[in-house]
Amino acid sequence: MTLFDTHPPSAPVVLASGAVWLDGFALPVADRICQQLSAHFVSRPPQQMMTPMGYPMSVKTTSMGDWGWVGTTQGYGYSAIEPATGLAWPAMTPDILQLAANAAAAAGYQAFVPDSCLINQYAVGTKMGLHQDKDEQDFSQPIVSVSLGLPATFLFGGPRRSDRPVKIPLVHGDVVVWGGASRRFYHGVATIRPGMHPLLGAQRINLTLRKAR
Ligand code: MD3
Ligand code: FE
Repeated sequence: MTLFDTHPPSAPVVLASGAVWLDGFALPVADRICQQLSAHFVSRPPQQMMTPMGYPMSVKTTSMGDWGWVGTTQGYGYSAIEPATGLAWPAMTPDILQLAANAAAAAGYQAFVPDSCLINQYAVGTKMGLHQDKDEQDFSQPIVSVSLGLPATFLFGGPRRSDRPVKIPLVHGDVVVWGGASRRFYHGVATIRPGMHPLLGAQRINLTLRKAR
């Protein structure tokens, strides 16, 4: 089942307890943020992180902020240093910080100040398997995600891996705030289908804004 594929929502949609879909919320600042991401990629190109099993992830990632999410064969977690360069991550841009705070507030979470912006770059044919986000310290903090570029089918499960995921069609400019009970739910991204986005070309970029520490 695909929710809302014929009638996209225009007001906040509650997907589950604490999870709020803000259709097109990032559109007013999307052009500027895409420019800022291109500039970031020059010095910090997205990299394939490793799984603990020793396989590279298909999605490429880079980060902004005090903490960047990294995957190595030693495990997953947050690091103040980018493994590939040995350098601290660049600061989040004011536009990205403001968007995250505004989206969280619109979903009912006041004064959200993320310290980590994970930037996931999906080429056509890549995906992210079902998982939980559990590398953060305070699960009472929401997560804000911003979709840019090619559309994606987001897979939103429940508190158990065996819970059958609902498919949510996320497009350029959509923002979802994941708080409350949904913060611990399994989720993933289905294989990105071929396409061409006018601003970003044949890719999807997702920003995941979190309070890591
Ligand atoms: C639902 N990224 O990096 S962001 C990840 O589109 C990740 O790149 C996906 O999952 C992406 O960990 C999804 C949306 C998201 C993030 C965290 C969640 C959804 C979530 C935590 C709990 C429930
Ligand atoms: Fe996740």
